[in-house]
Amino acid sequence: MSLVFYYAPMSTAVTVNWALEELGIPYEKVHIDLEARDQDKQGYRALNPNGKVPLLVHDGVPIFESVAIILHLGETFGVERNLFPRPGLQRAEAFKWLVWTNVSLGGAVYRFLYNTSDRVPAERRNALAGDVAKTDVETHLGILDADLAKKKFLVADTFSLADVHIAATVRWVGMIGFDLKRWPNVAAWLERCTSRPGHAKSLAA
Ligand SMILES: N[C@@H](CCC(=O)N[C@@H](CS)C(=O)NCC(=O)O)C(=O)O
Repeated sequence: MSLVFYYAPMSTAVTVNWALEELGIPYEKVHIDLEARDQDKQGYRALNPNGKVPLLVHDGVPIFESVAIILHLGETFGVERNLFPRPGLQRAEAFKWLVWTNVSLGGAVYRFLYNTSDRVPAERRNALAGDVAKTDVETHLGILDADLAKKKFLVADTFSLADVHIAATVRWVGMIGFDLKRWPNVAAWLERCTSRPGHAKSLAA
């Protein structure tokens, strides 16, 4: 079995890195230097025509999109390690939160960054759209906070790769300026997730 993980530090790839460390499976790691535009090199584009990280190549099959990778790792290696639900309604709940994170929460976060970040030329930014996006991000954090009010983890009250992906994403939302203390259930859950050895290993790796 061969797993090759293409990543860049401080990118969407951190969710997959953490998942691989939680699973404890052997993998090869390849650094894609985004500043040097390794993502544009022909060999990489042949594997991921989107020119983005993360990418996981499993037995020669390239899989892009972080959620697709997490779902694949979950069903292939996670069930037997008690890190992903079996097929059924609990798995449907994992799907729900994973897709929500990249599409709904993530969509609002990208809109926020696009309209507020110095990295985007000023003429392309729209302050009102930035404010709307900020409120949308806060609304989504409120939805997560309400769900976590009576449970320790997102699915079946058991830590899973759904928590990994969502916690890594929410941690990043905290790093771009949203004060997560405003959502105490989210903050406590994030602490539970990130205090795991798998998270520390993924940061060190
Ligand atoms: N929807 C994709 C987003 C991937 C993505 O945007 N990756 C960024 C890093 S966070 C990237 O590789 N950017 C390089 C570029 O656009 O040139 C996923 O979840 O995997």
